[in-house]
Amino acid sequence: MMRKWDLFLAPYKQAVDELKVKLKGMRNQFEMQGVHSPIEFVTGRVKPLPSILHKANKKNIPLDKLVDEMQDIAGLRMMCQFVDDIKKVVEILRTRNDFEIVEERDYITHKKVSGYRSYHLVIRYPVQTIDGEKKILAEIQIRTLAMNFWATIEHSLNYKYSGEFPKDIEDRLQRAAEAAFRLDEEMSQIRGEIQEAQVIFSQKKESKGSD
Ligand code: 0O2
Repeated sequence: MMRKWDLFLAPYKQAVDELKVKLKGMRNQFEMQGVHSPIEFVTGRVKPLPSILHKANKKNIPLDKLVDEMQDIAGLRMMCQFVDDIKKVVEILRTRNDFEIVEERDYITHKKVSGYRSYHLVIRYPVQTIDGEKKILAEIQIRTLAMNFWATIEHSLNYKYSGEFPKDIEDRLQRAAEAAFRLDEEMSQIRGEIQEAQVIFSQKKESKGSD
């Protein structure tokens, strides 16, 4: 039984490993050009089997339809400093020809009722296997550091309370989502100043490194 799932998840694992390298590569390319990178860091994971089964059950997805109907078994996350960076990253991803974008969900312009904000791309990614090419779906979530902070905390609380938050926690999470939104706005306002400081800082680090 376990082996069946290992085999099923193998191409997803390969896709996450490959995409992590590819998306991190974008950040390196910006750094090499000595310009501000719109990508701060990249993470990736294969959804754990219990979460796959739980979601399939919740959303009534038959297990033999997982390949087509569960879009986030392979998940990548790209964190940005500024909200404007998200657009830039999405534009670059749209020009790539190693995957096809099948869906875009803009939870930034249209935040979820929970307060969740993030930009989601669902892609169809070809994995090369010894049995030929397998196309799998993967979800790339692009968000600012502030959006990520909120989502991470909310996600663990969600887990603790199984989605049924006590009223005071729910109110606090709403206020925290507002605060994260305002933080993003403030950071965007002083973006020029921050970036100048970061360029000077990285030049200093470089000249120290070459001593
Ligand atoms: P995990 O644990 O992150 O892997 P849904 O119907 O909302 O369950 P759907 O239709 O698959 O989800 O797509 P959607 O809305 O784009 O959400 C997919 C993923 O986005 C979620 O994966 C979360 O990672 C993230 N997400 C969406 N809404 C919220 C939210 O309100 N709070 C937080 N913290 N994250 C959210 P999963 O399946 O929840 O699982």
